[in-house]
Amino acid sequence: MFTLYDNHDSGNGYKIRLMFALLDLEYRYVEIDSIHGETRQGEFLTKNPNGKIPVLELEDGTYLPESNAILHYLGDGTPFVPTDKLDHAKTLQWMFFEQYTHEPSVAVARYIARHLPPDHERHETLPTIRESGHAALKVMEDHLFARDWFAANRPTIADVSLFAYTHKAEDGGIELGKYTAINTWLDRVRDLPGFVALEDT
Ligand SMILES: N[C@@H](CCC(=O)N[C@@H](CS)C(=O)NCC(=O)O)C(=O)O
Repeated sequence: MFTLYDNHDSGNGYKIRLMFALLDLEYRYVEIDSIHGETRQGEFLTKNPNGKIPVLELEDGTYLPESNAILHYLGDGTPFVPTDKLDHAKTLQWMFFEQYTHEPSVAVARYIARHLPPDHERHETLPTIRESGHAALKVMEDHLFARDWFAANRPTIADVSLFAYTHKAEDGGIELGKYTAINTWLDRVRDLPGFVALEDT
């Protein structure tokens, strides 16, 4: 059985918990206190020298970090990873977008707002980060205007990846109300068979 090292409030971790649910796969869950530095200590660093959850432990004891790599590992061979060459590349395209443009703003705003004390200096960066978050959401909104899913004509791991922090953007003060196409897509993901909410994982 797979073992997932994760933190219950992590959107990166929720991507994997959602994927397990959509694939109807069982796994063992180990809670790591990533908020208070457990990922930066000796034992955990043997699992991921980069000091971050989520990490998936495979049945042979191999450790696989990086949420989007884990999504690809679990989804490969299922309809969530397209075999068509271009659709596959587009899936990767949106997952790189998620990591380089979306997560550093939408997820980081949520982290600062939820986990750092109100007098922490990083609160001063929130207006700029929120602006970048809206820019990322605008790219998604325009893309979804005439499409149901990000990379293909069905849900892929790119949708799972982008859902995780997008649906919690308001936790970081990035309001979603004006993004009609994104809100419709969020509901489309919520309607997938096996869907599970972050709070229920
Ligand atoms: N690129 C990584 C980012 C993972 C990440 O940022 N994990 C955070 C929690 S969401 C973490 O472990 N932070 C603790 C730390 O950096 O010490 C992924 O997608 O898995």
